[in-house]
Amino acid sequence: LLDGGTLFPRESSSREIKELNGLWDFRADVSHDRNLGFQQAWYKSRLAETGPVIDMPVPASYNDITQDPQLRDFIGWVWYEREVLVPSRWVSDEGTRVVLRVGSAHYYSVVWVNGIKMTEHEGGHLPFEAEIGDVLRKDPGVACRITIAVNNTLTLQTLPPGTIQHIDDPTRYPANYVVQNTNFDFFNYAGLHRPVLLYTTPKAYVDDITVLTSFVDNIGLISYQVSVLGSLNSTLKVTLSDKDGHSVASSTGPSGVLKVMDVSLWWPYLMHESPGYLYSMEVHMTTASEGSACEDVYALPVGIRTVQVTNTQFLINSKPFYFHGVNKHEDADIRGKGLDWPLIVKDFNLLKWLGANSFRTSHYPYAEEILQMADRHGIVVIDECPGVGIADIRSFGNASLSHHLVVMDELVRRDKNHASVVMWSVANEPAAEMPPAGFYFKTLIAHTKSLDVTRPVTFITASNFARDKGAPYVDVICVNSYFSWYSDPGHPEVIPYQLNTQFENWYRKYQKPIIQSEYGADVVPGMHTDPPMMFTEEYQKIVLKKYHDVFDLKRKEYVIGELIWNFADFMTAQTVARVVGNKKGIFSRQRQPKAGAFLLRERYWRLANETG
Ligand code: BDP
Repeated sequence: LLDGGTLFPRESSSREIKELNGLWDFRADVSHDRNLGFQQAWYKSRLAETGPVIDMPVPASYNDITQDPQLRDFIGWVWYEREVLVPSRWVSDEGTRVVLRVGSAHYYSVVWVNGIKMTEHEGGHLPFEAEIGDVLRKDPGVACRITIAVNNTLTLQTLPPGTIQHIDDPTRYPANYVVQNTNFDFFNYAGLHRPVLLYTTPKAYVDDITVLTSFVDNIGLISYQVSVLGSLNSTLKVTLSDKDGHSVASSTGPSGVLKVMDVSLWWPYLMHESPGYLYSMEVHMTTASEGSACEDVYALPVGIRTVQVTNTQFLINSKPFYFHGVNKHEDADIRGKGLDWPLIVKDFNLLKWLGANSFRTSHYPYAEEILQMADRHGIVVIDECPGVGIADIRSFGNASLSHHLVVMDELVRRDKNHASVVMWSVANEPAAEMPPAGFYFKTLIAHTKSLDVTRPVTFITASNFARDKGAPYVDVICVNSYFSWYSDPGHPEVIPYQLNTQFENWYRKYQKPIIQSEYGADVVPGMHTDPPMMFTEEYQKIVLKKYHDVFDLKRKEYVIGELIWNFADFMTAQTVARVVGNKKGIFSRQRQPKAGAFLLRERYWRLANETG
């Protein structure tokens, strides 16, 4: 079990935040074994004193920032450093905790403050923290020097998995190089991808909050649990306010139920005139220790809604919900996977332009800032962990499974309170027909359900329905298929028969609702032919149209959603099948619409009027 929570840092009367975004010093360890930084202990003095440094923006992937091809494809440790002046009241006051938080660092990180190791973390898409107050107090008045070493190497036991290959053939030139092989189709961007910040809490503090929501008639119910650390005798008061700031319910104690009369439920944005309704649940903790009172305040946005799955339907607030949405990536020019507010807001505007009511966080957890937007805008999210490309039988072993369970712990801990998140996806396109996949997914899904009893759990399959060993354990069957692309290329006329058969086979075997979790076709923007040929705007339109015809028949029965692959073009590794990245976007990487976007827009708005 994880120790402690990871509440999103929020300012309050008892908490302050200092963002460390901007320019950091940076050096890639280009030594042969990539280990010079550790041998020479680069964290002990300023990075600039141990060798040359360059400017590196945070948050951003480092890969596309310079003109250096070696840095773009770098494998191994890179070093980031930044000095920050901390307000003296944070340090002088023994009653203050100073926490360093890294939103995400891909993939493995080690963190030092003033040369002292604070923490390390495995996994590229989830936050981690360290309390650094004691170290700062050792040297008050001295700047706080934060050093973060990040290693992007993927192995059979990481998530996602990968293998390192040494190309070492003296008959070829250059004599040798190293490649990071992966079984996933996006560029392995690396670096400090999300904000790094310092925040304070009192010594006794609200460590975690968990809410479960439901309703009976017009009464909303929030059952909550609060954990406090740093004090054994705290008093808790919980107050719920509506959007106008009026208090509508309150309670005391570390757990309880808030009853909300005349509840405003959280609805997806096309199902209700005021979607994405969020209450604010303020937790007020006070503790009196040795005569001095201490208080901590944390306000959590809470949307009240329910989720259920039947044999044929996905219900939100007891009403059938049809997913008409997209798969995305965190990906853009220059910044790679770095969090970027203009891009986030643009993407939400495009989702609404399109009439999309949902997205899947393919193929890893997205920034919390994105989920908060989804909460507020009433966009439904399938939250996927980084279990993408589990294709080698060795990645089904015990070490991999144990790590996958920990990643689900971290993911559920981070995202459990988001109303927008309606389902967990534990993997994308694993080799689910391999013998160990049955035990692997049974264990993984049961574990996820034990962490969260309210949300359905799935994984996304591209295996044959008859041989998939994980499907018995999912609540919703999510299938990817690329008829007329990877199979029968150039023949969209196969789609009606093949797609129909796909749906019927899965439903007959499992009697579970089905989402078409991926389908699509590459388009090099602006390329046209008639008759339509692969990679043209016309071909993408035909493929989409033929898929849609079948969806329209089956959504009246048990097909509960369709998610296009992909929202936008995105970067991949260099291979013969990719023209500067994957081009299955309905928007270009710069977020300009292709012909397919207009077709989808017409469809999604029609579906919105018919199904919400
Ligand atoms: C699917 C994968 C996705 C790929 C897509 C494609 O889930 O990550 O990008 O195929 O090949 O199999 O375009």
